[in-house]
Amino acid sequence: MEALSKTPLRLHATGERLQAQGEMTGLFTRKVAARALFTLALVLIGTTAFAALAWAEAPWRWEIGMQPPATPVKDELTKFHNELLIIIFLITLFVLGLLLYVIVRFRQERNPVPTRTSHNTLIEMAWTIVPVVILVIIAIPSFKLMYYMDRVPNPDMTIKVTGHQWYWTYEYPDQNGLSFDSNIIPEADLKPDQKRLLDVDNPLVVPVGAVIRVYVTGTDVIHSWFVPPFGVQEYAIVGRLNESWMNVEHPGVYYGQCNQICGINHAFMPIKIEAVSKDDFQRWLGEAKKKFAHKNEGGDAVRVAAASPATDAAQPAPAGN
Ligand SMILES: [Cu+2]
Repeated sequence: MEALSKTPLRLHATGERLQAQGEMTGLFTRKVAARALFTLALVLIGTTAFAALAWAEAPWRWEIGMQPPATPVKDELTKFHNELLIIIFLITLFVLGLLLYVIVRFRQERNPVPTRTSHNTLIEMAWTIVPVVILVIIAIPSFKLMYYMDRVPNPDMTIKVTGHQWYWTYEYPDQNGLSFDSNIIPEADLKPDQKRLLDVDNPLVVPVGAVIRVYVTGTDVIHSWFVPPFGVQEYAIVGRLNESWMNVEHPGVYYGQCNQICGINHAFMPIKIEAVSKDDFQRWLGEAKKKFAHKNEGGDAVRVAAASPATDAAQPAPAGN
């Protein structure tokens, strides 16, 4: 890939030498070849990126850009991100062009006596108004998207996420308060198919194709429930109930992490979500209600007391991190 992407540049340079010698035919063919190679390189990069998109639901090595979207919100976020990239690219190109023009046109050799002009009303107005217009153009889709993310459209179910130092508690208020803790699997206990720093003992399980309202809160310090493929990032703040939503479009396993520095084990409270079909979800609900039944008897105090020892045991040792 690297060799390919360098080739067009080398050919292009050769092309310019030829042009200087006036060999227009050679230049033409070389330029065409360079362009073809360049296109091929782009296609290869694109295909590789797309292939990477197709399988990855977690961060992957040499990742560039965003994780593939799994919800309509993330879809919109990715589109908006790409639109911004085009705008940024054009602005950068324009500024680069201006710089090059100034460097060449007004170099000492060519412009030995510089003008003493210090004001130009028209240009000054333009460089104030044009950026404002660009910002407004960006603001319109940005606000639209913000409100789209903010308003939960007719939720089918609710999930409550509570951040603790340093694990998450997931609650299904519609399911008689089904609730459980989700702790990281320490590195020493990882099975071969489990991801380091991302896998947990009890993942959050959600049905696909359902609008899920997510409440996020905390019990000690500020955490943040961040799931990149869903475009969900919500602060977990003590005494506050923040709201977000997701509608997972295809089954799979998705990962996220706390992304608000919350203490020594901040890096060890990952988020794992399994999105399953509605039937599988019902099946899982039945099992989960039995599995976590002991926690759901009594009030919160009993639940917290019951959860604490297990939680402490599952914490990775902070030493060496
Ligand atoms: Cu944290």
